[in-house]
Amino acid sequence: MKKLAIERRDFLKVGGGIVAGAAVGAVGSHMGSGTDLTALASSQGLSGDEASAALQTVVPPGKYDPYYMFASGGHSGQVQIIGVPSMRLLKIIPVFSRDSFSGYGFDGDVDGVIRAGSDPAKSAPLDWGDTHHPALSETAGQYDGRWLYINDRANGRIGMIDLADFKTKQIFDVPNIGSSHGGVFVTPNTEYAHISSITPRPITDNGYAPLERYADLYRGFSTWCFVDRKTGRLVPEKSFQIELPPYNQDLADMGKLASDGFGFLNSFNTELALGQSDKTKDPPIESGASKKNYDYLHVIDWKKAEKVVAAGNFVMRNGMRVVALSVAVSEGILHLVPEPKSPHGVAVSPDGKYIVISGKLDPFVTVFSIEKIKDAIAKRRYQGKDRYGVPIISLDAAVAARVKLGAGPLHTQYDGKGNAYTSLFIDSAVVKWTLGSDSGTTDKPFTVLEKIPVHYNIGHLAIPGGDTVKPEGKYVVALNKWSLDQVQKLGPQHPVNLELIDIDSTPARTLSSLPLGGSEPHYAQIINIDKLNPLKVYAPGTDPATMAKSQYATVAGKERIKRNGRVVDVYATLMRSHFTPEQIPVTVGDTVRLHVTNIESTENATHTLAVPAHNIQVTLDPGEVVNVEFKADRVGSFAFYCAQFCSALHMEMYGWLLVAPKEA
Ligand code: CUK
Ligand code: CUA
Repeated sequence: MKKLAIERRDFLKVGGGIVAGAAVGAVGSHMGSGTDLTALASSQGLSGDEASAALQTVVPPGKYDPYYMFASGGHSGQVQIIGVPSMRLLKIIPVFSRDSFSGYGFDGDVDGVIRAGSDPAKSAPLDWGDTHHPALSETAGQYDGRWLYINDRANGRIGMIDLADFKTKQIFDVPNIGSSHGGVFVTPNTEYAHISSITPRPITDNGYAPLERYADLYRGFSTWCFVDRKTGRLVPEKSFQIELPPYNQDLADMGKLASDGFGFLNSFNTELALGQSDKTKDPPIESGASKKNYDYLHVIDWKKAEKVVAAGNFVMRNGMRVVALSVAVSEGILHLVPEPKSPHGVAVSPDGKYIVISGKLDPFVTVFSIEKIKDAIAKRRYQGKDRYGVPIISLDAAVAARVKLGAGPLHTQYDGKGNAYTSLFIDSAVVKWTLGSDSGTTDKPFTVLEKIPVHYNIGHLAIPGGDTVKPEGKYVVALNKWSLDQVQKLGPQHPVNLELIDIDSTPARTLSSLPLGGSEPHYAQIINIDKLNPLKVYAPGTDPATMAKSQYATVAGKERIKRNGRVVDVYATLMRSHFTPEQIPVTVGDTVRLHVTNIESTENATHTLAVPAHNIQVTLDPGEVVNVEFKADRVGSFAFYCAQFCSALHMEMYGWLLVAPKEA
């Protein structure tokens, strides 16, 4: 086959009028002689720009995308993996919500992560969440491809996904916080995964306090969840929290290199607005929380906090070691810096020197310098204290620059070439600007370079490695909230929209627009696929919860049914194309425990066990063991089956659960 000889500039030469252009490349003979790319583009109604953009995103059959984007799924409670630049949706990982495709979260699954991660005080497990910020684990400030953490905005929880098998292994219901936003962000060597509350919560025993007591009884918490570096699991006993004033702590980011050891949290509603009520004439929260020109960036010295906790200077609160607010102040763990105005995103530059804050009601981003912050702390250059006694570093002492970008700046990413990219929600644009320097005579200015329009209402944006010490640049993915006009109407609820932007070209150009059904990727991280090292199949008889051999693993020929009183244990195997045993006779009222092993070792040979009328659908990958427990509480003959089309005789892959009446 002839090599596809085409260059972008050939298309650009003819601009929108590609139809009239000469053939700029010939395709292989399989497309028929006489077919050329110009004619092809023309027959598709594509302009030269559109056609060349399309070519930049093609991943031919059998080839892989060089990058994978791990995007949150918003209130679908999931994580989605999207190939970059093809923007194909490759996988959905359920975290906080059940999912029948992967068999995740079904009541019959006794290893259920969702159940274990739900507050036992609640009668039924929580089975949804609102994922916002995925955090890939890091070593030396770079993604290491081992684990992914993600927060549940709604319920103050963290999910942990093992990137060996891309499955959720743990949900940690973080004590003392009711909601979460400032997380998940990991420290540069994943010592801790950070999560903080967005709305403060009463510190009373029963978790209730009237709003009149807001200022003295409500508190925020910054949580440092210790990570077991062998398993990636969060270890509550080794974690700690720092009590914070009852501001709305918003986004956070982790210091690195120059700012290693620090965490940065934005806040809003330092006004302590409570909203409208019959009793008071207070304004609604949205205006009450936007009264002041400044809120507070929280600067947390987590290494100091770690030492204070190790020295025993903490109180226990609901199973968590907590550094009291007064101790955080007296030990110099917590400082505030004024930040304008109702800020949202905070993003630390790759070298760790700058902390970029976007005030959503301020057309500027404010660039703080860690050097200046450290210096101000050392010299106690404070402008005062807040009502809780937390020292406030004076703004002038901490700011390196203010850069005017436009309306509604939200989030910033870096390309590793000295540039920053900030999303503008209101202007619907991404602004590219340079990080300057503020060190004496060699000052290099912070300059706006270009404004890249995006379709509607961008929130976060993501660049490969864009929040590590070594961003790879190349693309920006804009994560837009609205997809209006980008997709034929599909009823009144619209998808969200992703846009892929090439930032290697000047000016940057939008390559593709990808409406994505039914989920809201707030934040995403993009990893080079070379860093991932996933399992192909499980070792025979593996329990994914422990990644070790399950005590219930069953091999071919050893399948059996054991009755012990009213409990029936079934040791079963699955392989193409049958269950063994195929008949499971029980009596109504029995407790049935199915211990199922997929004894396949062939990659891709996944089976499932779906039981009609029992709300059971579990999925077993090659080598995997799953345990399912249920009460056989209704008489009947139920044909369980495999729901994954696994083989030519897949339709024959079924068996009988026979629940006989008592008298039989
Ligand atoms: S947030 Cu959604 S656009 Cu939760 Cu990071 Cu800013
Ligand atoms: Cu196994 Cu279908």
